[in-house]
Formats: sequence, C-alpha cells, structure tokens
Amino acid sequence: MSATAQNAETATGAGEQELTDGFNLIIDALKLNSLDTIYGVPGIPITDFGRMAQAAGIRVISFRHEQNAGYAASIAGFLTKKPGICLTVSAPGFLNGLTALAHATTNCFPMILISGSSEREIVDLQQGDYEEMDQLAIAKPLCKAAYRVLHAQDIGIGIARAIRSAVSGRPGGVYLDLPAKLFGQVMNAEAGRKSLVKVIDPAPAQIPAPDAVKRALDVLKSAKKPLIILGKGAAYAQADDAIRSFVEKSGVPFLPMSMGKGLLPDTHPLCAGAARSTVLKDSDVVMLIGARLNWLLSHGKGKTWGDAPKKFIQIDIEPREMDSNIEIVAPVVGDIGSCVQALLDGMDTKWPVPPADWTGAVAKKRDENIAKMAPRLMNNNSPMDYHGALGVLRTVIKERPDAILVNEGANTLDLARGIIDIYQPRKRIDVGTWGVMGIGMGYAIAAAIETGKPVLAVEGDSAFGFSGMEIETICRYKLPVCIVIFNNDGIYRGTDVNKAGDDPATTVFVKGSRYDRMMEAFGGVGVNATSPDELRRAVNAAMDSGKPTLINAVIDPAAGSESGRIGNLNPQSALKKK
Ligand code: ADP
Ligand code: TZD
Ligand code: MG
Repeated sequence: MSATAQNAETATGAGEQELTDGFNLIIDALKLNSLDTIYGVPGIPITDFGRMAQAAGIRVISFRHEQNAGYAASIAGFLTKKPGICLTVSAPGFLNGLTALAHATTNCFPMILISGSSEREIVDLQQGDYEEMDQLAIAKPLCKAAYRVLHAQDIGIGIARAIRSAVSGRPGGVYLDLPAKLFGQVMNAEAGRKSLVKVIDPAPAQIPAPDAVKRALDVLKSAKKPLIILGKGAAYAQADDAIRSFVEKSGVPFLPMSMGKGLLPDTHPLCAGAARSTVLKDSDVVMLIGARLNWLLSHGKGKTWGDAPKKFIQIDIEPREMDSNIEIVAPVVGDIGSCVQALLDGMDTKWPVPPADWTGAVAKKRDENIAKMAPRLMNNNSPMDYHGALGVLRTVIKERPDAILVNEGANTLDLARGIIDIYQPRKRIDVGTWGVMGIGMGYAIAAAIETGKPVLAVEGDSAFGFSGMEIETICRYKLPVCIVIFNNDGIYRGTDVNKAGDDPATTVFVKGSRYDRMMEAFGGVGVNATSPDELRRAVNAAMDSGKPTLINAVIDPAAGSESGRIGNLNPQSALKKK
C-alpha cells in the first residue's frame, strides 16, 4: 500500500474525499523513483517525516551528526548511480549537511540534500523565526542545482527535477528546500497521485561524436609510449566490462587513480600503479578516462610529467573539462560507457599493441618497486610502523576482495593507497578530490548499507576523530564494519613538542589513547593491537564475525612524515627560525 493510501484510510470518513498531504507525497515520490534509503538526523520540521518514511518501508538511517549522514549519502550516490538522499533540519542541521553536499558536487557524486526550513514569510522579512535562514541562497553556489517546493502539488516535479539534476551529465549535489508548512499541506489524493513523476531515463546516454572517437583512436595508435589513466568517473560509470576489454585489447599500461583502483585488479599485468612516476614522466600519449587533470595529476604539467612532449586524450561527460589545464588534442565527450564501447568498436581486429620496449620497461620498473617494498611489509615490529600494519591489511583484502575499503588520514591514506591492492571495481572509497578528513564513518555506514558487503575502514587517528561518534550508529544498526585506527598519537606524527609553553604541540594528541574502549561503550568489539600478528588476528576475527569492531593499532609516533606524500604543498615561512 502506498503511504498516501495508508494515510487516506485514517484521514477520510464516509463520503469525504480521499486526501493526502506533503509528508505522504514526498514519501510516495521517493519510493516511486526507487529512492529507498535516507541518511539524516531528525528534528523540527522533519521528525515525523522520518517516522512516516520508515513506516512506509524506506530505510531511514539516523546519524549523530549531519555531516556524516551527508557523506554517507554522497558515497551511496557513487556506489549506486542513484542520488544518495540526506535529510536535515533547518539552519544548523542544514549547514552541517552542506559540507557533504559541496563534497558531492566537487567529486561528481549524485546526492540530494533535502532540508526542512523555516517559514518563508518570516525568513524573508528576517523576523527571527526558529532556526531562521535563507537556505536556498546559501546552498546555491555549493551545488549543481537548488530548488524549493512551496506547494504540495509541486512535490512530484520538485523531486523529479532534483533527481535529474543530480545524475544527468556530470553528476553532483542538489539541494531541495522544503519549508515546514509544506509537509502538512493537504490535497486531493487522486490529484496528488497524478502529480507524481517517475523519472524516465534520468541519466540519458551521451553518445560521443564518431569524429571524436576516430581522432582519439588515431592519436592512441600513433603512440610509442601510451598510458591510460582510470579515474573515479570510470568507476562511477559502471562500464566495468567495456573498460577492461578496452584496456586489454589496446595493451596499454594503465594507472588507476585512488578510487579507480580495482576496475582492473592492481595485480593485472598492465597495471602501472607501482611505476607511477615513470609512466607519468616517460609516456608520450595519455588517455584520461573519468579523471581530471587537477592537483592530483599536477595539472598535467611540471616536473611530474617530465620534459618529453605529450599528447592528451580525454574522455569525460563534461565538455568544459577539456583544455581546463592544458591542451587536449583528442577530446571525447560523452558518457564513459558509450565512449569506451565506441572506442572498442572502432579498433580493428589487428590493433597494434604498444612497442614491447615500453611495456617491458614499465613492467620492469613496477616489479622492481614491488620487490623493494615486499620485505618491509612483512616486518613484525612492535610498536608497528605503517608498512608492517599495512602488510597485514593488504593480505586481508587479498583474501576478501569483495570487502569495501574506506581510507582516510595522511600517512595512513597515502601508504594504504599504495600498499593495499584492490581487485574489484568500487571497492576503495576515500577522501576524494578535496582530501577531506571526516568521510570515514559516514562512508563505512553507507557502504555496508548499500552493498551488504563487509567494510574495512583504515583510519588515521586524527581522521577518525572527525566522525568518530558514528561508531554508536554502526553498533546500533549492527553493521559489518571493522575500523582500524592507525594510532600514532597525532596528526602526521605524535612527536612534535611545543617549545614555547606548557600547552601540547598543535599536531599531537593524548599519548597512548585507547580508541578501542570507545567501541566497547556501545557494545561493539574493541581490540588493542600492538603488533602485526595481533592486528591480523583481530581483523580476521572481525571480518569473519561481521560484528562491529574497532581495533586500536598502536603505531610508532615517529614513523610518519609531515602531510604524508603531499608535504610539498605546505607553504614555508622565509622568516621561520630553524
Ligand atoms: P579522479 O579523482 O579519480 O582523478 P575526478 O573526480 O578528477 O577523478 O574525475 C572524474 C571525472 O569523471 C569528472 O570530470 C566527471 O565529469 C567524469 N564523469 C563522471 N561520471 C561520468 C560518466 N558516467 N561518463 C563520463 N564522465 C564521467
Ligand atoms: N580538516 C579537514 C576537513 N580536512 C583536512 N584534510 C584537514 C583538516 C587537514 N588534514 C589533512 O590534510 S590530513 C589530517 C588533517 C587534519 C590528519 C592526518 O593525521 P592522521 O593520519 O592521524 O589522520 P597520519 O597517519 O597520522 O598521517
Ligand atoms: Mg595520526
């Protein structure tokens, strides 16, 4: 029974017309479009909405802070290609959700932030309503689109517009403003039903121009040292088979960006992940598939890319991405599924594999680097260093390739990205384009809810602190999440000393903290692990049992380096005393 019909039974007496209201229409509109999960925090004016949505069969996951609910919604969008829904209360709740909405937009994840808001008449005259704020105006510059619905009969269209805006073209965040009065507005139920819209083909295929495909293939064919870069747009596209066939048929080495890992396994013979600096420097033709030439790829220029002249081919759904940083000689605009299929179709059966001296040199460099790293990953030092601990987690994921890895921190992020191989698409989710701390628990919760797979969250102790309270949420919903905190007593390192006074240095935390005991407070499993052997036992037990678990992995406070791999981005004072 639809929520409308359910409600109508109680709302109507004999002879009266059947009625519905804003609450029920929003629920019916979401369900009609298979939006069956909401991440949020309740309160005025959406408390009853959450209850009614839950009663109507929508999964409503209640968080402790909206930012985490928002990050959950954003990654739900990435994992499912449907907009993730985040629900917040007015003003402060809305603002707490806004960081995640901006994050979704920046990362090209489809998400809809639905927020209750105060009454328009009072807000617009600035008369001091409860949680007064002109939310629509504030959301606008931070998202792809922002809409407000004032009348119950417009709810269907409002939600349809929000869905289309989130998932069509380049995906992103959408804001939907629902003033308190809307929820209680009553209308004829039949008219209400007719006003709802089931969005047909919300993200229409965007077929690339044949000329563009031919141009790209010509440039690729001419290459002596080609490279393919797979970004998170390629992972999002869910064109996994086509991408794999294309890479294998072309014979071109590929470099996965962080969340592009696993599209082809990191252990694939064409993977150049462990030869990153070599392939960026020495390649002559680079094909970008769903990856932007932003800071993560040094904007396509400078030392990272070496002196040899390079040609870039780029596949992206967003035409304005082309030439954003440097010249793209072969832009292919369209959705990745259609583009890669068109490229495959355009490759003749005798497509030439790249020269063996190039693919051989890449493979040699990769194998050397992997061999160099191997002994460090097997050390059993106590306290642990990053390599010893990550060597253990690398094996855990190798043995459980369908688990989802969540990862944030600085050293904890950079080293885990390089060390933990990923074997399947969309199994690694992390800080993304902004390098934001705080995605951890929201991502872990959404990954467990959306996929039903076990989740391993590898967290710096600082990174974890941004969303740590959500371990209660993980325990409450009994989610199969194992959190490993790389506890090095601080940000980057736990060894800084403030020489100017008694306050602790700005980057250090309480020494010897026991994060595992936080988990026990909520009925989860907490383990303190001081050696790789202990860590291995604890993670395996957690992954086998599916019980919410937090492992405090004690890491040598001196093991890390400032800002992990991106210390070079820190500005330096010329006046600083040594
Ligand atoms: P990474 O951080 O992994 O390098 P980016 O977030 O920089 O990846 O780039 C992702 C790119 O993928 C964006 O430019 C976005 O427009 C593009 N994109 C996302 N989804 C699709 C799709 N379905 N088809 C084509 N391009 C897409
Ligand atoms: N705030 C937000 C929202 N995002 C950020 N990226 C930062 C602050 C700055 N920052 C980093 O870039 S990494 C990091 C911070 C605070 C934490 C690093 O410490 P960690 O990891 O304990 O998580 P390691 O292993 O100690 O390096
Ligand atoms: Mg740390």
